[in-house]
Amino acid sequence: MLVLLFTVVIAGCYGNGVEVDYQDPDNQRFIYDVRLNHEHDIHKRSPSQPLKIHLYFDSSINRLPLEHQRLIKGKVHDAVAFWEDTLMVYPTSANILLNRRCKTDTVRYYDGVRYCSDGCATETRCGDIRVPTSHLRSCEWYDRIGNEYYSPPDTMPGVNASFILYVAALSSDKCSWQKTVAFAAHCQQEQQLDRPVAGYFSICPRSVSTSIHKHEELLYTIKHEILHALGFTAGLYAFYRDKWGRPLTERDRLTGKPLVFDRNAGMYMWSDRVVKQFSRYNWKLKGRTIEKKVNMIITPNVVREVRAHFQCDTLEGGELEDQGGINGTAVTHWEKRVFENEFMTGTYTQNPVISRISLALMEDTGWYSVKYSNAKTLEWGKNLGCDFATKSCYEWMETKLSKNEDIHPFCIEATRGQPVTDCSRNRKAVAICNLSEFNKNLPSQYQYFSSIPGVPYSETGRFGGSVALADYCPYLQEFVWKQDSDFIRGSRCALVQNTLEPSQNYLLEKYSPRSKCFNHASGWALRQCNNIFTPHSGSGCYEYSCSSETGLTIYVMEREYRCYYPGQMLTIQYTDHQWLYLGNITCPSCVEICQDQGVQCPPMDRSVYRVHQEPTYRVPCSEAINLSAKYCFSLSMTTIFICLLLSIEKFDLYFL
Ligand SMILES: *[C@@H]1O[C@H](CO)[C@@H](O)[C@H](O)[C@H]1NC(C)=O
Ligand SMILES: *[C@@H]1O[C@H](CO)[C@@H](O)[C@H](O)[C@H]1NC(C)=O
Ligand SMILES: CC(=O)N[C@H]1CO[C@H](CO)[C@@H](O)[C@@H]1O
Ligand SMILES: [Zn+2]
Repeated sequence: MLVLLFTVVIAGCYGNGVEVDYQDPDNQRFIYDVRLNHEHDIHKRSPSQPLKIHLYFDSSINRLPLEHQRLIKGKVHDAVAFWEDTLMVYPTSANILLNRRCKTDTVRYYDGVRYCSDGCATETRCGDIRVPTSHLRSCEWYDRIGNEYYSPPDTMPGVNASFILYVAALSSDKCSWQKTVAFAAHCQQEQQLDRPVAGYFSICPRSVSTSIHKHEELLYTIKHEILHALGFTAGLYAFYRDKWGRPLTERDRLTGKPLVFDRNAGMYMWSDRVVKQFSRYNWKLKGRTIEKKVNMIITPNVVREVRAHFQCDTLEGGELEDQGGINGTAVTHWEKRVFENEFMTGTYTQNPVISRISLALMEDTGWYSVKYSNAKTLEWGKNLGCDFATKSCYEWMETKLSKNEDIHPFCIEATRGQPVTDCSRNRKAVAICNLSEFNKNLPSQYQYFSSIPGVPYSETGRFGGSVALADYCPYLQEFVWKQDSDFIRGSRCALVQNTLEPSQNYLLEKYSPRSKCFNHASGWALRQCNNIFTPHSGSGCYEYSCSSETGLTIYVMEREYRCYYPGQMLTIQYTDHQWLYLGNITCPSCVEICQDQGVQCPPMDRSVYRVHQEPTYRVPCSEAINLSAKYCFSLSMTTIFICLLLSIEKFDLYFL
């Protein structure tokens, strides 16, 4: 019976009779050497077969509320469809059968086939998820006593795909750590090129929100996590290959694994042909200069893309995150200060963009070819040059300020009390400078301010941008309004769902695809009887139009306000019979707003400017004051999502 069922392997396809023992350094968290039937001689081919991801939903998903299940499954399918359309792999002709976990950590190779030295474990997991037997190869094992190799024929169908993604909703202890929302990793790699062929994605059950304002965040979180499992992770850097399939990190001649395993980090160490450390000797801080070490991805496609993005021909590579710990955030993400809203930075902040730079990294794994047309433009840092990409934000801001230039993308408006909003640089959203006050001094290498209006010198060390991973550099962020911990609206102008109730629309805003963010010239006020209410202000979303005859026109409550020159102040008066609204908007230049729509702006001539005659309204005085809303103000940012709140509890309501 035994002999019939178990065939003894005599020779493999690249057999030379070599027998090697391999001691798994990591308790088989990763399982190697999955045999794929690659079409012959992959080195002569290119990754030309669209990536096909097989989804397997763990039973933990079915324990979520139905609405959450539907949402997550829908977004996982969308994210998978995106990567299937974007990445291609070397063609394979047979189904994937994953390797089994071994009973002990000793694996023996014979003719390149992996045998468990003491038999196979009863179950195999990918992360915490149990792999169904139908995905597994039969147990290939080595009998030490009888010195025999057993390789029973496979009875399971396996999976017709190039990657298996196990999806779960497990509340593991990772979920409580830094309010993580989701996590992912690869778990098995194939034998010929080490490409990951299986991985998992797990969402923390408590972090699921069905609020429509969180849908984009959820989708990008899933896309982000899947990319970790497909290759963008420090644990796989040591396995990257050049475009000819040659390892970029030296391998052990016998086991084929990278030479050095770092037990503290729990991963194989990469060579400096993948990630290289550079010194920034003149890293300027408030009152001193230090040496800062940066780790950079220096593979060819990444280098080409970052140089083109920043317009810096000497940039060494793509800078990696240095905060957050090596098996969490550091090294496995792009540096937040340099790449802010690129979706492979370590926290979600706003408006995620999948840029050519992350796709270039996938190409540089040696496992994929990529469809660059699926990338979107990253505006952060674009064309800002070597100074932006290689110097501290302190030096960037200081240099710009001394030349009286715009310090974007950073900002220095600190708010104590009522926040003043601004517009994001592309005017697509209302934004706020995230410079905030911490309850103690920041680490000295992140202290940038020696004077802040209204703040005594001894307290300036407590001020910094709210995003730690961005080195506490302050910058403008989109944000989310909250009411009683529910997300009620975002700040992006084009989204109709951000529209306010008329009774709460203190700034007479309109959210629509025809809207952009415009700055206010000064504070707004609402008057009723003897009361004045001053809402937070600074900027708002308003509809506008462009024409080559009349230039830029802004609309407030359907009324037209024409901009004759940049800097002109539009005076707004409006009444809804409960309140008299008094406000103002500053005109940007017509060219800034209208040129990219192909509109030739008329010359701006102050002499043609006529004062817009506003109707005169009486201050209404009838009903009781009705200020219903109590908003919280939150910028959404996380390791994957932490929401810090600033409540605007104190409506400034004055009685005359
Ligand atoms: C896998 O599926 C594709 C179609 O999606 C089919 O052409 C191919 O023959 C299948 N491969 C195997 C090994 O069944
Ligand atoms: C890294 O992960 C290992 C095990 O996975 C854990 O024991 C260790 O504490 C982690 N180290 C850090 C710095 O997070
Ligand atoms: C994460 C976050 O919300 N951070 C801060 C950003 O900046 C404002 C002030 O402008 C703070 O109040 C926020 O707390
Ligand atoms: Zn990540």
